[in-house]
Parts: sequence; C-alpha cells; structure tokens
Amino acid sequence: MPRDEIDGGRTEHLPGGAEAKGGLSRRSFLQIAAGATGAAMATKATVARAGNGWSMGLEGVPREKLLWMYETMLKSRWWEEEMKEAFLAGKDGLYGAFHISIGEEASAVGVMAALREDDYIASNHRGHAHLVAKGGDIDKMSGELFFRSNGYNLGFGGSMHITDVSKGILGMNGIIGPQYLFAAGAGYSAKVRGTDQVAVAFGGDGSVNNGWYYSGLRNAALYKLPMIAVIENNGYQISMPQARTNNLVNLSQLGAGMDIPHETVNGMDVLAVYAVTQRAVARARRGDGPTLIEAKNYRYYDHSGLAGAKPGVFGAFGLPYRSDSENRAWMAEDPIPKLRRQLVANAILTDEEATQIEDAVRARVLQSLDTARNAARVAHDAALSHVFADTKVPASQFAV
Ligand SMILES: Cc1ncc(C[n+]2csc(CCOP(=O)(O)OP(=O)(O)O)c2C)c(N)n1
Repeated sequence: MPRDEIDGGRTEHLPGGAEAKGGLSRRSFLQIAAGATGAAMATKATVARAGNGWSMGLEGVPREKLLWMYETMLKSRWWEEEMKEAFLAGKDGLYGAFHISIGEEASAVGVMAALREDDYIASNHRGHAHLVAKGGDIDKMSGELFFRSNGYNLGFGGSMHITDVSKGILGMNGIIGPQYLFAAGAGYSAKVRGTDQVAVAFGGDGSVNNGWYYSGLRNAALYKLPMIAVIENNGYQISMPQARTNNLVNLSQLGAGMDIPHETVNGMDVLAVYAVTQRAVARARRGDGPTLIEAKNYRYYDHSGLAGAKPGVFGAFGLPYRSDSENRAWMAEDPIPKLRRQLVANAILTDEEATQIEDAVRARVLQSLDTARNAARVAHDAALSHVFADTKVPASQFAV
C-alpha cells in the first residue's frame, strides 16, 4: 500500500509532536523551542508553551537536583558514546545487541529525578539511560557489555539483561511489553505490603501494541496500583514509523479508555518530564492509581548496532528509513546543552563549574571502560554455569 494511503503522507516524526502537527509549522516550533531555553526570543507563544509544560523553567527545583540531572544525563550520554566508539574501533571484541538511547536521556533522568531510591523501574531493551539514572553501576554495566567477570551478570548476559534489585531496577528486557506487567506486579506488592513505593514501566511507542501493555495498565487502573507507565515515543519501531502502526498522534490518549490520567510531555526537556512525573508520583503515593506519560523524543542512532555511525561523529546518518534532516532537527533540541544553558543563565553554575562536572563525568566513564578491559574474560566453557540451581528446588510453588 502506498504511504499516502496509510498515513496521509505524514511519515516524519518531528520535534513539537502534536502541537507541530496541529498547526504550527516545524520552523515556528523550532523557534519557540529555542526561545523557551531562556534566550531573548520570548514571544506570547513561548510563554504559552512554557505555561502548558512543554518547556519548563527551573524555578523551584533544588540546585542539588538540577546538578544531578545534568551530571546524570551526561554520564549516560558519554557512557553510551564511549561504548559506541569501542564497538566501532573493534579492539575490545564487542558484539551483540546494543540499543543506544542517546537523545532519550531527558525522559530517563526526568522520571528518575521524581522517584526515591526504593521505588521500582522495569526497563526495556533501550534501557541504559534508565539504569544509569536509577543508580546502576557503570563499572558493572561496562563489564557486562565487555563480557567480563566484573559485569552485572558476570559477563554472561550482555546489554539487555541487566538487573539490580538493590537499586529497584527490575531489569532491562529484550521482549517488548512485559515491563508493564512487572511494574504492575511491583506496584501490587507495594500496595499489599502497605508501603508508598511507586513502580515505573518504560516502553517505546511499539510496546503499546501488544497485550501485556493492556493487561498491566488495566489491572493497575482496576486495583489503583501505584504504577506509572512511561511511553518513550521516539517515532520508530525499528524502521517502522509510529504513524504507520497507530492512528493516534498522542499515544497518551490510550489512557482515556481505561480512565487513567494521561499526559504527553516534551521528552527533550528534562524539567518538563520531571514536573509531569512528580504529579504522577504524588497521585500514586496517595493511592489514586496509575498514570500514563508519553514523552516524545528521538534516538540519534540506529535501532540497534551502529549502522550509519562513524568514529568521532555524533549521531547516525544515511539510514534508509528516516531523513538526516529529521535527525538534525531533534539534535537541535538536545536536552543536555539546553539544561546547561539554563543552569548558567540562571547562575546555578558558572561555565567553569559546568566544565568541571563534564571533565569529571568523562574521566569516570573512561575509567569504567578501562576497568572492564582489565577484568577477566568469561570462559567459553563456563557457558552453562549459573543456568541450573546448585541445590534441589521444591517442585511446588507453595513450598515453605
Ligand atoms: C514481543 C516482541 N516482539 C517483537 C520483538 C522484536 N523487536 C525488538 S525491538 C522492536 C521495536 C520496539 O520499538 P519500540 O517499542 O518503539 O522501542 P524503540 O526500539 O523505538 O525504543 C521489536 C519489534 C521483541 N523483542 N519482542
């Protein structure tokens, strides 16, 4: 079927989401977004956009939290960027699935900024930023991707099976969708135990198209579970544009049919994501049930692996299913320099202090890759270790 018959020719995923499609041209949206960063371009539209939460200021957010947001987005960005360089250089023998979340850090960090350490997250295949933001150990993450003994799974699992229950990280998942069930289950557990913990499920725009999504959310609504579903809508499911798999422009609307409070937020603005998530967390801790958040964002690299990526070049270009100009339009909205500009403009940080943070994060990331390089490799003949239990396991699920 020709594209036009499927989606009316609307195949580009552009910054600005529904608003851009609802009348604003792409050009005017980009101008507004630039103005909302605090530059001197403020217009009535800018103020209106800021007022509806699309681009947020940093008023009322504690300095310590703002610095954590900046440092954590950088840590995730540079960890993946250095890992990408290592994959491309080919010297460390890296292989296997590697889903880069570069470009999507603001949704991970904005959500996590509103959570407590004892809250839960259930992540997906594109989960590195979620792990870093929830306190995952980048030494163990590097070790896992390098298949070394210091990895989270002793080097047996690779990227997509990293779990750290001590940090409330219920795991990345290679299967699309079950994270909604894991989070609903964790929310149910918190409710039964009488704690006020919250559980967050992260999924892409593709994850809403299967039954696990519906089952998890429906039960969360029914039992008023302290759950938050975060759909990171980066516009593509592998190479399939979101507009071809769902007739909704805003996937948050999916919450309406289950009477779940729902909001679409600018996933390129860490402060906007933080503000929306704070509301959802307050609702969940009060016992008022789940919230569905759609964060519109973009991945600057390919779905998995490094097609279109080059050493020393930021972003992947020349991919057959999307335009380079689309990628560049989103990169112009990059949340990390945007937050830096806001921090400096509001005298939260001087330029020198920001540089010091950047130097420290880069050194920490490089150190984690070196630690992995120096750790022992997984022995191939140990492939079946940790597969079978060492002791007898009771046959009944009701065993005491
Ligand atoms: C149940 C299931 N079906 C299909 C796949 C193959 N698959 C891996 S990633 C992916 C696309 C996921 O798209 P989305 O949820 O939008 O996340 P994104 O990759 O864009 O972050 C698919 C179909 C899978 N892993 N699990």
